[in-house]
Amino acid sequence: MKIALLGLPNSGKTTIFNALTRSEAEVTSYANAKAEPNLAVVEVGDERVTRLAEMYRPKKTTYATIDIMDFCGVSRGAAGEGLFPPELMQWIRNAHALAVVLRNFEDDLNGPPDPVRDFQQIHEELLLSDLLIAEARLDRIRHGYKRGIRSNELEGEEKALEKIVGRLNENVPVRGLELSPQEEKTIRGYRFLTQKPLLLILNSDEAGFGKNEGVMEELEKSGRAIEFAGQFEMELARMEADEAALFMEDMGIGESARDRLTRFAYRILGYISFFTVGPDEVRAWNITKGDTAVDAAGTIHSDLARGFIRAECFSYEDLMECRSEKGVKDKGRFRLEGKGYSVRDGDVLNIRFNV
Ligand SMILES: Nc1nc2c(ncn2[C@@H]2O[C@H](COP(=O)(O)OP(=O)(O)OP(=O)(O)O)[C@@H](O)[C@H]2O)c(=O)[nH]1
Ligand SMILES: [Mg+2]
Repeated sequence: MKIALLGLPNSGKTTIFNALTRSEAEVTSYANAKAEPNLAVVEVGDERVTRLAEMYRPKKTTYATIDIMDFCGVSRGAAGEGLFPPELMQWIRNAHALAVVLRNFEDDLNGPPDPVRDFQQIHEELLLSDLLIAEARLDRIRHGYKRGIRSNELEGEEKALEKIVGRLNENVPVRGLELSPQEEKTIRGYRFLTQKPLLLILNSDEAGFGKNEGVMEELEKSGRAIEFAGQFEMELARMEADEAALFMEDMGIGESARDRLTRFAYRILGYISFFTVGPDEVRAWNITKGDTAVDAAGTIHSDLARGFIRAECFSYEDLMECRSEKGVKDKGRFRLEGKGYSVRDGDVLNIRFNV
């Protein structure tokens, strides 16, 4: 799962990136154009993995991960390009979700914060970007008609695109449209930005953190919002754990920025975790709610999906309650599940397969 951090210049994207990833990417107050994003892999904080590792004492413990991309120095409307210069577009289109960072601190260059206005500007850029793509494709389809290139597929695609263009012109993101599975399929390749799940990150200064209910409420009308104190949390990420804990308590921050963002992203993207356990490795994997045992097997390795026989399964809760795998079996909580089993968050799976 890849999340792209977007936002106006100096909104604190890199600061938040550093807080999330404990990286030391350069934080500047000047737009500094660079064609490639900062990339980092962030572990999904999950106490259950820690507990499982305590129980199995594996050689290796692996948390589920999320990839974070930070785009730097995208200047506002540079050379009429809008917020997203073409060389960054391919990265952004490849993201599974977009996180928009909104400045909520005083800044010498841009004055007092107005996160709702800033979001509106980004929202419009995203809509515009999708509109240009949809219209260009429509033009090509119609141009083809004139030259006698016509098919049911093309007509289906034309209909879907017309619907999308109409709604984009009314400020409705693609994600807000009711599309049939067929329409969904014909437009998938365009990876429309407004079709991706959207997370809003209000980046507040230390003094104002936690006192922005009005702004949060306003932002929630457009997407799911979370508040960070970016600069403060970047400093926290550099401290020793016990020192950081004291500061967090002072600020009323319950969990690290990383833990809050990964949990938030999980919830919004409908992700769940299952676990594999053993003496070699305890590991968390992410899949989407509704995925089957075969999907889970395929996440581990395509061979496991191809040769899937069954899944041996029990829940994390049952394991903790019964204190051991043997206890789980004794209590009759150990299950054998088939291909179509819909995996639940916290399942511990062992895939039986044959290739
Ligand atoms: N007071 C305050 N300042 C912040 C906060 N987050 C970032 N800043 C400051 O804002 C400036 C820009 O921060 P960056 O993280 O570089 O912002 P950016 O969005 O990555 O900027 P570009 O990559 O240039 O678009 C820096 O001087 C930061 O120290 C915050 O939460 N509070
Ligand atoms: Mg930056």
